[in-house]
Amino acid sequence: MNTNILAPTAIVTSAAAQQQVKYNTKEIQEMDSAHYLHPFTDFKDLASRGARVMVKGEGIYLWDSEGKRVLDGMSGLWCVNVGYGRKRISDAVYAQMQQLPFYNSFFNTTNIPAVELAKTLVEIAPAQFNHVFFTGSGSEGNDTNIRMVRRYWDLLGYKDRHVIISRHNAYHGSTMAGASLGGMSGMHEQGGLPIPGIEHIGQPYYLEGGKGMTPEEFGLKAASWLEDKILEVGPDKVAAFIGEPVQGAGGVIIPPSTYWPEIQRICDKYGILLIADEVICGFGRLGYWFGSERFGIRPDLMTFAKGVTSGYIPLGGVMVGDRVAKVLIEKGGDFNHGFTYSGHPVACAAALENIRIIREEKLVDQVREETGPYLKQQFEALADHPLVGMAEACGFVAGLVLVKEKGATIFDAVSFPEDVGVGMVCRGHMFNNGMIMRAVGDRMIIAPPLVMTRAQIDEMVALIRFCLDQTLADLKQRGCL
Ligand code: PXG
Repeated sequence: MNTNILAPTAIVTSAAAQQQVKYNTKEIQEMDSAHYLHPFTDFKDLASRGARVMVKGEGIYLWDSEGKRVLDGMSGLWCVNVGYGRKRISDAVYAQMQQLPFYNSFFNTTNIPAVELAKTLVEIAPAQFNHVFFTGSGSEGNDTNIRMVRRYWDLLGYKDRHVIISRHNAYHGSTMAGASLGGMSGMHEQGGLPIPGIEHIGQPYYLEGGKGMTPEEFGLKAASWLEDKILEVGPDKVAAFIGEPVQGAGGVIIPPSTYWPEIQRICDKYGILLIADEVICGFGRLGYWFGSERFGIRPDLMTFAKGVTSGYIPLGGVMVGDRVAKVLIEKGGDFNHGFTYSGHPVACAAALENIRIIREEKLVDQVREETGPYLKQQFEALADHPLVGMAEACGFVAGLVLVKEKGATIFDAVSFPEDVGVGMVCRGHMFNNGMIMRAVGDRMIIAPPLVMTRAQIDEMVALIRFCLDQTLADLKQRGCL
């Protein structure tokens, strides 16, 4: 963990970090804990250890206020797809700010970057998408989905068709509606969630529920839970099903190949709208513009955020498929929903430049055909480490499971007792050795920037292995092994 040692101010020398020079690390940490309530954080605990202060990014690396370089295996928070330090994006943002820093899209007005971006998104999205609704974040995108699918069914005269089915351990955001759609019990416990009209089914996590089955058999079984729930709620009451193609925050849960086609079949059978939450999987993360394409599904709506601007400026939204758009437009009247920053010209200018970079550098093809398969090969080879029960990757997301003892199969492996907090122990070693890798329970996960090269994949995997060795030694020393 980070120390509270007073850092010599001179260590922070980078030109891009000039604004930090007036403070040393301890001063920033003190101001931070005095005034800044961080998201998803135990405030008291953070104040006692002091936050790590990030001051600069370049490519796949970050630098903290102690001058230490860190390999960012998480692309910020699943978003910096084109890597840090892209002057082209900052130039586009600067130019747009000078031209028109803001105007709204209400009251029959529009702006050029928003229109251009809508057109560009339609070009890169699957054929059924010809319209976009902009928001400021992924959470707002999912709030929009709820309002939009309910409005769709209302306009068609099905006023009872309001229930949305989601999954346990899904993440769909942190607004009241986003957190309700999500299946995180820790979030539901706070603030009286979920809101009414949202149901959850099990997740397609093979290791959790697939014992005695092949992954393909389990995929079909997990999809059948959707049909069970539809029949329980009543098919005439179900509006939509929502899912992330690969669950991200839930721990990189890659579904068996049979899962999504069966979900599609069930949605089609009951006429239920399919919403793909592409906030993480979109913009090349799985080697396709959208994760839905990787799994061969045809969603009616797709939530996006994060990678649309590579996180340089907040932006989110919903791609609206023809089935829904036609009804909203033709039967419409006012759709009473929207945000001050829907179609923000500066955010849209950032997205346009970001997408231009992804296209010019062919990052989607690169991940699908070149670096994605290489990452899979190298990352999955970590399964030979004594602490790793299994390791899997899909495009540029990957996860491994830490186990106390391996068995003949992963289902026979022995897990660490929960009080060891093995993921956090491992994360601590990653952190101290300049590698950002997330811990979700016993799963260690990565989602690196799409610009990562083969040589950098080698560097990252070697660093992960080194940190796993340190974790192993540490656990032995603590008597946990
Ligand atoms: N959907 C998905 C699939 C997400 O991953 C959101 C919606 C919400 O987006 P906004 O922009 O409102 O945050 C997300 C966000 C984590 C973590 O712990 C993941 C997210 C956010 C915060 C933490 O991995 N994803």
